[in-house]
Amino acid sequence: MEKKWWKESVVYQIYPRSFKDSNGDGIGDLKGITSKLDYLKELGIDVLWLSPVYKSPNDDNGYDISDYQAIMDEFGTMEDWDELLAGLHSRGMKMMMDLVVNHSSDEHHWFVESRKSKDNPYRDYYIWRPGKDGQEPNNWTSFFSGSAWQYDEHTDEYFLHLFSKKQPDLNWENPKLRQEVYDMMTWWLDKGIDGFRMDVINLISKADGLPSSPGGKRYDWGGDYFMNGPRVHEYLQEMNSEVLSKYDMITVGECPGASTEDAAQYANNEGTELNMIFTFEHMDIDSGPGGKWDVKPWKLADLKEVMSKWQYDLEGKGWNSLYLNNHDQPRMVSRFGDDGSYRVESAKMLATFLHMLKGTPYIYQGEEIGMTNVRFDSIEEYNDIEIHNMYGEKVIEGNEDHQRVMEAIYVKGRDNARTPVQWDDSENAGFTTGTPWLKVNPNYKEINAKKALEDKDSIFYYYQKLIQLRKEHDIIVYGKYELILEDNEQIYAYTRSLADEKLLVICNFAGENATFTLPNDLKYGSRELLIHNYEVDAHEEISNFVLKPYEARVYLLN
Ligand code: ISL
Ligand code: CA
Repeated sequence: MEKKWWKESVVYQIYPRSFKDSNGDGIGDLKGITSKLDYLKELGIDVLWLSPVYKSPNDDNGYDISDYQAIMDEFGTMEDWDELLAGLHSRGMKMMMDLVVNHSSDEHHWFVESRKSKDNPYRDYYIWRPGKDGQEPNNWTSFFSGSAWQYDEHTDEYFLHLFSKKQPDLNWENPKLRQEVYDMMTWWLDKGIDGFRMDVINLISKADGLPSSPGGKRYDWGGDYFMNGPRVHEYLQEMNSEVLSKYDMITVGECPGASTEDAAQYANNEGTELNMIFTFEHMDIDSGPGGKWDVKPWKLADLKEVMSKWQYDLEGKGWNSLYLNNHDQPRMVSRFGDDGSYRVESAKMLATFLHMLKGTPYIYQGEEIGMTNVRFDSIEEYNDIEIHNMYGEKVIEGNEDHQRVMEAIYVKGRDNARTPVQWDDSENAGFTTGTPWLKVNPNYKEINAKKALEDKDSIFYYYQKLIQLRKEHDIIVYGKYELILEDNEQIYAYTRSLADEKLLVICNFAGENATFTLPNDLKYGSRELLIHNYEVDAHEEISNFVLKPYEARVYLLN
């Protein structure tokens, strides 16, 4: 077990557009974040991950970057950014920037040059191909619906875009492009940042020949040809030796479609690639065969299976990241808990479940006050390009039922996570004095940070305690995971073991009472209740007891 600060840390993710607006234009900004650093310090987090703040035309809210070394006008200036970094560092917190280099914006000067002519020096910075029989070069569909190829009249060729057509994919096979990326990363690291979260980094290597998917649909999922592609480890090892290995930093790669075998390589203990990756497997347990929008109820058995697989398979080989929501996912309390009667209890239970697993926990803004999903009446009230493209394909061009698609958006839409952070019960939840770019969730009078800070039993203070416990007990960071009560349909329970200690984590995922029975082979001398979300009699016998709805307890056994 090798000790590392990034294993002991808790990361907090900010989606700057929705965090805090300082100047009344309705858009969150850097000064807004800086004004809330004491709040983050009080929560106790160690690292801040900033979703992209670079110059961008905002086709995908900053994940389409037109200048990697400049700040988005709406978010402020480089001086504002310097001030944010200094504010973090002076409070003992670190900063992780988002690195989006699978693609750039089509307004990046590399692409502006690249599309000019076939012999432009920047042509090979992107992936250009001639059409086939008057159609796209292959049948891949984009993550955001439709073809992954866009025709460009100017040179009579198509360029690849796995995301929106304003996000052309960079050509990692070109060593010049790779060097530009490494130089840019070095520039930020030398400005003093402490790490990178790498956007869809396992998509950077595409299969030779860019073969069509055999699925047979007009536009079909081609993931087998660009997820964990043939040269991805080579590129990451190069990046590691050129850049990452020269700094004491934290890295996490976003890796849709990565298996635990892939992860053991990306996040290997030798440190030749990244520190950890974001898996998506647990985010898929409520999707049917039709993909993300084919919503189905999730099962606790599936959650146990997926999470345990990642815990077991990376043991001794690599490091896990832990998350239940982010800016692309619905709110965890709406998805895995109960955002009605048991909102507070279930939010605390889910937090317990996640933070006691082995790995580095990530908190997404608003999670610490139990923010929930939102339901807007009309499609126009949504902003997200993924939602609009999908709606266009299914309802406007296709014949699917409007209301059915809206219901899927209510469950899975990314804007669930992007409504402004609810700071207090004043107009617009204290997020802005102007008109917010995306409507505030109407439940802000009930759910807001001010109220949480005034209530010692709030979700906020529960997170504060979870984070403190992590600092006090090595076992929470380094203990070995083991699932217990595997077949129980209500309770997810597991142990962590380190030297003579054991941690016993008991989480009731049901909205009703559940009976816990301690496995016979779990023997202990003394026990201490470290954290709990209901009143518990400290002397209560634990060999057999009843858990209340969404109850969670963590015992330290000796
Ligand atoms: O959001 C998703 C599920 O609907 C994913 O498909 C998501 O698009 C994918 O995980 C990649 O996400 C990242 O890259 C995208 C960006 O839109 C996301 O916000 C980002 O997290 C393109 O840069
Ligand atoms: Ca603003």
